[in-house]
Amino acid sequence: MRCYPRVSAPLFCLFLVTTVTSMLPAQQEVVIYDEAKVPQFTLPDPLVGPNGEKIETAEAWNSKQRPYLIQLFETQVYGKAPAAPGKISYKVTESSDEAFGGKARRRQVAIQLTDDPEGPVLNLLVYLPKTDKPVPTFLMLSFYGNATVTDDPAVMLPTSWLRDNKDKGISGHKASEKMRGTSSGRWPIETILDRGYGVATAYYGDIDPDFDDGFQNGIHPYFNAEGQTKPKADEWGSIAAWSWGMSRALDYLQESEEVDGEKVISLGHSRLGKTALWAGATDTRFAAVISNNSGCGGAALSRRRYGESVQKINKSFPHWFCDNFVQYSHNEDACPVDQHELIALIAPRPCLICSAEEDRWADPHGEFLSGHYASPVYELLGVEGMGVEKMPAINEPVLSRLGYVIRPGKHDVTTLDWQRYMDFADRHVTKAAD
Ligand code: GTR
Repeated sequence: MRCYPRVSAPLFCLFLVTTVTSMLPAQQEVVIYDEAKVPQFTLPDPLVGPNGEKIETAEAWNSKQRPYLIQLFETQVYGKAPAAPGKISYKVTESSDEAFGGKARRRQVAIQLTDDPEGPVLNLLVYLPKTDKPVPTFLMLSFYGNATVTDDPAVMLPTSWLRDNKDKGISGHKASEKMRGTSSGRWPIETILDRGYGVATAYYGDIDPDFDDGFQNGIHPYFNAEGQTKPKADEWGSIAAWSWGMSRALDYLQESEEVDGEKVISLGHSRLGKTALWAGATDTRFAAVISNNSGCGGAALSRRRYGESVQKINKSFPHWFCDNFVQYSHNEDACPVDQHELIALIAPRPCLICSAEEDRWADPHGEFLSGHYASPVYELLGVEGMGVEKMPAINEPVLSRLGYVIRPGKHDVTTLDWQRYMDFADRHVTKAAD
């Protein structure tokens, strides 16, 4: 294992004062849901370089520290994804200017993910309000495919492997007419269009089906080197693949004249919130990033071990991260990075972290703290950080450029959440107040 001086140099670390009662035994299995049981930990300082040097200028951040942290996340957490394909290849497969009773344009676009014409295709669905101007647009992957986000009958059913779900009419891993609109509660598309935003979405399983098959299906095999059968320990897991797929969608959105390619917001919920953060960290073309209930491996600090821990996530979802991440199960302090540095990689672009009160598995407080400890990087880059010292109360959104909001209720995406996303985007992306 490599040695990381930045982690073992306490002089340069941030010390967190927590109400600690005890250190956890190395093999803890219980889920921590009590703040008093959160172990004492030391976070790596995002503004300390590999040799203990202080990062004091935006220039040093951009030229040295940012690439250094990206490389640590790539090799230790998500795995390194391949470069973008040289040429973007896509086909508009369906198009209408009469969606939602004539108020919107609908575009369905098949984006070729590899040079192989038989290879995987990302089927993007785009809704845009009717206007002559290019439209700022939210890009958000879905869990069950485009046909579930709306009951618009013109939307094509997914053809990729789907997780069986009785309520959604999915069995034998295949789509059915019954699935139409079954996730529409999370997608208030007309409200979004009314506020002047577009929505672009695709099914994450078009990129890589979400189950552990040793990376035999999905995008991974297309990038294996000669004789390689699975990604190496520091190469992409599924989250990195989904993020890479979001970048391929952005390739298209930036070519479309109807979309404002400079104002595409990377957004995602839960595992796709982790994905949205990593996409925004690695691809600076995203104008802003919003993570909803992203939790462990997303916005939540791993070292807190509150709710879902690194051990638990690696055990339940061995394909999400790169194999090197397994060494940090029950061993979070050894990881050279923590998730506040993922947020810092989005700086100085706007980033909104959203939590839900009952979503303790995702550790709302840990999600807030990531933003808090990323703030010095925003400030170094000359923009405001979170600007609050303490976690705000329920329903008191902090809509700073590095924002945080916690609402009542469960792990979900609600219309209230969308209102916050749009309030945030109005302030920091479309009206660019700061
Ligand atoms: C849970 C997982 C979380 C979160 C969630 C989801 O089972 O433990 O990390 O990603 O799934 O994506 O819905």
